[in-house]
Parts: sequence; structure tokens; C-alpha cells
Amino acid sequence: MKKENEEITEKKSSGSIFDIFKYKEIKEKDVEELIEELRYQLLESDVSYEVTEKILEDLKTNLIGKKIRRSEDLEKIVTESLKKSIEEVLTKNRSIDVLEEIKKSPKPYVIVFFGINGVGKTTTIAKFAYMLKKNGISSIISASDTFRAAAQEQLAIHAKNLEIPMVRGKYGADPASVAFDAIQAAKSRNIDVVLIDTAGRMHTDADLINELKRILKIAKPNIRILVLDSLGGNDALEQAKYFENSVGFDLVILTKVDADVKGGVVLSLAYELNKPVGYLGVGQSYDDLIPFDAEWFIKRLFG
Ligand SMILES: Nc1nc2c(ncn2[C@@H]2O[C@H](COP(=O)(O)OP(=O)(O)O)[C@@H](O)[C@H]2O)c(=O)[nH]1
Ligand SMILES: [Mg+2]
Repeated sequence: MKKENEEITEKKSSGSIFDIFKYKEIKEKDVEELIEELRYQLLESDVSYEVTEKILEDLKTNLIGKKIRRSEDLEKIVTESLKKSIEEVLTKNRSIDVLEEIKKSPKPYVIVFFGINGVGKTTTIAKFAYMLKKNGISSIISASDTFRAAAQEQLAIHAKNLEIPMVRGKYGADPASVAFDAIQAAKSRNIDVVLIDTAGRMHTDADLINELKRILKIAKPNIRILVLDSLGGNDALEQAKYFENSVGFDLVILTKVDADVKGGVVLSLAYELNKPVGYLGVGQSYDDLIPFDAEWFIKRLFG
């Protein structure tokens, strides 16, 4: 008899009158303080202001009006919801699996690397060539940075260390013709991949951008990789916007992530440009190039 009564009580409590004791609706004022804290955290991590506001607006829309159990921890619900939407954005812009693409594409697979001075293009190419080699994929390097004589030397050292062929251009030579020669060499020697290095260009330099357009026109790359330096913070996002508007790109490699940066620019790139980050540069050795992983990023962002 007692048991039956209990059952009735239980039934009632899941009905409307008793809900008020068990559940509550999230109101804007409940989350205001938490959202302010998250705003600070995102901005500190180099997520752009615009993107931070967008993310938090989405978060509010998802949360306000939602019924939660009174016993649940609101802070936990808010952060979990934020993590989930960040993960969604990052995986929606699913990265291109370059190694898979190379394996299923006709030879040679051509990759052009570009970005402004000093971001790590040349170093990244050496790391990339090493990664390909480890995966049994052959490559040839096109030293199409004919702007600085030292740039050719720097690449030549990497090519020698990695035992990978390289096509050079004389100082001041046409970088597009160097790329063309490298592609021809790959064809005749049955090499899988051509890695084209280019001179760093500031986004203000129209001549260099036109030169890059010519390289792209002649090399017809399978993929265009923009190299960005994570130390630049939001400047990296501005560079990405500029390169997207002037030449376009398919994938980002973010370098110098081994420095003390959170890398919030990854999120800005995904939100504002729908561009994936494929790899991260995490040091100066050849094996310091790792595939980007959304989970890893979230851990870094939230500690
Ligand atoms: N710590 C660190 N340094 C890097 C990384 N990538 C490149 N660098 C350094 O950044 C500097 C510029 O690199 P470089 O490849 O010459 O840049 P480029 O002008 O874009 O070709 C060099 O001193 C590199 O060793 C990285 O992932 N981590
Ligand atoms: Mg260089």
C-alpha cells in the first residue's frame, strides 16, 4: 500500500505542479556573469572580438529558456555547451587529409606555400617533406623564393639533410619558371609531390601578390597552403582575410604554437572564413609538425 502511494507521488512530481521544485529555466541574468568571464577568456586567447561576440550570442540563444535540474551545476552546463559549439565549428570546417589526397591523386601532387615574411614557410616545407618521407611519399622542393639569395641556401641545407631533390632559381629569376621546372622534373622522375616555397609577401605589396598569382596560374596547385604565425595573434586573421581576397587558399598551417600562445585564431579562421587549420608547427625540428585536432585545441583554450 505504501509503495503504491510512493508511486503516485513520483508520478505527480514529474507532472507540472511539482516541476517548479525540480527544474528551473535558465534566465539571462543567471548566465550574465559566466558569459562575461568566458568573453574575457576567449579574448585573452586571441579569438577575435567579432568572433567572441558571435560565439557568446549563439551560446546565449542555446541556453536561455532551457530547463535544467535545480541540482545541476550551471557553470558546468555553460562551459560544456560552449565547448560543444566550438567543436562543431571546428569539425564542420573539416580539414583536408592531405596525405590521403596525395595517395589518390595523379602524380605529381602540387602544393604551394605562401604567407608573409618570417612566418615559417621554409621551415614548414622542410617539416612537410620529412612527414611525406616518413609516409613513403617522395617529394621535390621548388625554391621559388628567388627574392633573397639566403632563402635558397636555407632550403638547400634542408633538402640535403632530408635527401630530397630541389630545383633552384638564380637570384632574381622568375619564381614561376622555377616552379614549372620543378613540376617537369617531378613528372620525368616520377616524384609524388612538388613543394613550392615562395617569397614572403606583405599584404601591401601588390607586385609580390601579382607574382604569387602568376606562380599559382602556372603551377596549378592541388592545394594552396597559407602559413600563419600564431605569435601574431589577430594579425594572423587579417593576413588570412587578405590572402583569401587576393588569391584564395585551401588550408592553414599555424606555426610557432610551441610558444606560449592559445591559438584562438584557429577559431576565428573557422568562424569568419570557413577555413580549416590542417597542421601546427610546434618547434624547430623536422618532426615538429603535427596534425590539428579540435579536442587538443579545446583543452588548450580551457586549460
Ligand atoms: N619555435 C618555432 N619556431 C619556428 C616554427 N616554424 C618556424 N620557426 C622559426 O621561425 C623563423 C622563420 O622561419 P622561416 O621558415 O625562415 O620563415 P619564412 O620567412 O616564412 O620562410 C625561423 O627561425 C624558424 O626556425 C615553429 O613551429 N616553432
Ligand atoms: Mg622562406
